[in-house]
Amino acid sequence: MSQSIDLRSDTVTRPTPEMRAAMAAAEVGDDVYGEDPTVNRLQAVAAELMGKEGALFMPSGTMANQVAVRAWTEPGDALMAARDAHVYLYEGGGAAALSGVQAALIGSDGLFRLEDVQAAAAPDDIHFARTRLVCVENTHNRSGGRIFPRSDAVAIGDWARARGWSLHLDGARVFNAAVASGDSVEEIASPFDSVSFCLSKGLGAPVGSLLCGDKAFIDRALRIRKLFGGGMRQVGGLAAAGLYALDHHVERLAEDHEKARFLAASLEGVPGIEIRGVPETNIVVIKAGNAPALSARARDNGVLLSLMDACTLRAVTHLDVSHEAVARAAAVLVRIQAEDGA
Ligand code: TLP
Repeated sequence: MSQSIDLRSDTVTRPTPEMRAAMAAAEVGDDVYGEDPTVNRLQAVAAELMGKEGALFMPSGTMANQVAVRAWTEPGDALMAARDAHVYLYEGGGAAALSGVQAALIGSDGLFRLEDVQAAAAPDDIHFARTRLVCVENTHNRSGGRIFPRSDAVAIGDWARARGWSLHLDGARVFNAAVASGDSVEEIASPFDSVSFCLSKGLGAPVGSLLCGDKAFIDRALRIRKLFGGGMRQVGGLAAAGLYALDHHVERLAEDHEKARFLAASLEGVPGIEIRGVPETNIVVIKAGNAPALSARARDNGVLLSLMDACTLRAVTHLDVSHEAVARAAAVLVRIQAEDGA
């Protein structure tokens, strides 16, 4: 397994020696008392980067999203999200289980526009769940790391807030969106009332996400994080990994995007495989009628992919796969597809 080229996710990276050194050197304290200086520094840096009043360190992106859902809603409310948004599809039914919230699913390929939100908005009538929250995912995982257009986020935010709804950004990969689009993360985050982002994906930290928003939101989120079991103690070592990642691993995301484009181009035109467009960031979605068999054969040949469904595979580029490794993975996929697939 250790020799495999692991393209299942950008979550699989291991901390670099320099990141480990930063972790080992971190000053720590009990963060439930608010006394971990490194966590406090990371939270201040995150808030500043996102242009929000505050930020909270979270064990995972899932918890960050679910704390946001709970903070913005009451049981019986509805949220709106893309049909295959992580917050709805990949979080264990958390919005229903933890917040008593149902979802109205809109758009396609992770994208939606103001018209989609307006069309799905329920009338103000006691029969309907009250919509309280719109969740946007940028970049969008399931569609192959697509960037959500900022102009759409601004239009949706203005319309939603005028109705008293809130707008949450699942920015697990918001730094990928920033590097690829040239917009700053602050610009991307500005239409949103709350933003979550992950240190443990393309940024290469072993764990951790931040949830950012205004002071009143962060005060509510702190109580909910405790309720959900996310109060951590001497966690400065992990925060130090995050600070290191923010200092050293942002600009290099462009290399991951380049590797994803290379992989997609190498697979383009291979019989039995379809690549949906040029990857905008670091995720390649591969459509193949024989996806389960192709994924098993790839694994046996030292290439690990995610099987998303019976006809969809995902390859994600990251810090721990070199350009050369991606080229080898592409050659393996082309060869086994020629042998088995077409
Ligand atoms: N995504 C993981 C899996 O859960 C699918 C992956 O390998 O891509 N938002 C988005 C957009 C995500 O892609 C993920 C993780 C999360 C939230 C949740 O983050 P974690 O895994 O830290 O809970």
